Amino acid sequence: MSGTLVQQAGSLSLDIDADRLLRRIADLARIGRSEVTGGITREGFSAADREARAYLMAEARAAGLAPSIDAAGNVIVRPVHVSSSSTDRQALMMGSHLDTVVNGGRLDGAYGVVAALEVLQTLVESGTETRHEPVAVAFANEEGALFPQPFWGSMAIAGRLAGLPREPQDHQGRPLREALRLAGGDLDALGSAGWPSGSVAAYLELHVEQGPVLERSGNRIGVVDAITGRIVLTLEVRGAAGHSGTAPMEGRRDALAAAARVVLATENISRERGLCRVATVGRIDPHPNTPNTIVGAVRMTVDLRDTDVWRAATAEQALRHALDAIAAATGTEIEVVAETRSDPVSTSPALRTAIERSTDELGLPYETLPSGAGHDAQMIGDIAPIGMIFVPSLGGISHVPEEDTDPADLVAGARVLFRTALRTVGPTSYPSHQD
Ligand code: HGY
Ligand code: MN
Ligand code: MN
Repeated sequence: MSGTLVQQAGSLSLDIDADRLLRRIADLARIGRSEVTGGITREGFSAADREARAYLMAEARAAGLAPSIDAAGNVIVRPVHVSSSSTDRQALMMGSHLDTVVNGGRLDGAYGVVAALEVLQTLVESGTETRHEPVAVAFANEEGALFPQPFWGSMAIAGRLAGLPREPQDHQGRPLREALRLAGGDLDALGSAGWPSGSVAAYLELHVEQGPVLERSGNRIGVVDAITGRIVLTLEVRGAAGHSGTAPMEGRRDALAAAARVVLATENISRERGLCRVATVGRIDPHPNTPNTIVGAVRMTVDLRDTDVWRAATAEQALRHALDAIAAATGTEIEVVAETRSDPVSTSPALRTAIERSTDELGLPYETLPSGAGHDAQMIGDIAPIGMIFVPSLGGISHVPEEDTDPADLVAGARVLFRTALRTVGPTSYPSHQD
């Protein structure tokens, strides 16, 4: 076929299988779902997360594709089995994550993984040869709900996991080593999960917006221009446990009372002082957490975000100063035991143009917007140009059971991903029945 890729893609009768896409989203939504709240709980490397990954691998095999698991626990689906992490062709990587927050939604992450598999399967089934190798990835532990290293899998692929604590632990102090092994990974071989620089031609991620912008504007597609920076600190607050009835108030070293001050100081940094866009304590684990014992230790997380790396750094410094003052005032020790930094990243202008053209072809109204949520894309941005596509979130909510998107928008987003992939990988030949 002659003509540029754009015309070919525009005239393509080739299309994803919408029913298959929606079926797989529904199948995954049953894994880790609470009958009480309807929320999905598939913390990274949990049994439910492993079940979701097993489902994805089974669907990939049934489609004649070649799934594998790397040392970091990422599920990598390729057109055919290859022994190394990179064939001689550059890859067009597409994906997202299957793990969720606690009691979260059915679309955050899972939607992008299912759409990536759908695009890969459609390309392979139709016999469309592409210049780059299309690869679908389910990144491990993007949320960091159980093990505090969010973006774990994408950091490993981007070669950013060096310098980790020797034995990473979950928020309860349980070792990652065994949980990772059960998920098919290998803590001692993490380096092998890295993809060589230049081996990924482009990375595309389709995701629900998780905010209100598209729903308010009525646009169906979001073309992401920037992804927020994020600093996640895991703190240990150490005081002294004691009898809540006999220990005088004077001289107590109550770790939960100190942690409460940390919560308010965190909120104050953004709400009153405006040092960063948002600041949140989302997890707090007191120990021993029993009604008549003064809490001796607390493990908690602080999440600071801004699209400006300097503002985020200033906010972090202000928080660290507040921690020192709180420790002194309460007689506790406050230690940062784990930290994850993801700088704000911009997406590739060329990939934004490819997304816009693909969206135009489908007659869908779109707008460009930043992402307030963090995504694996910002880690893969270390080794490849990235593009992100959003679809509207009903009510602008996410990380809750009510997270939802109109099925027509889910299909539309996957069609935009498919056409953008075609534009990006450039089919070298279309199957004869397309002539
Ligand atoms: O927290 C986030 O921004 C994303 O959902 N991991
Ligand atoms: Mn999320
Ligand atoms: Mn996500």
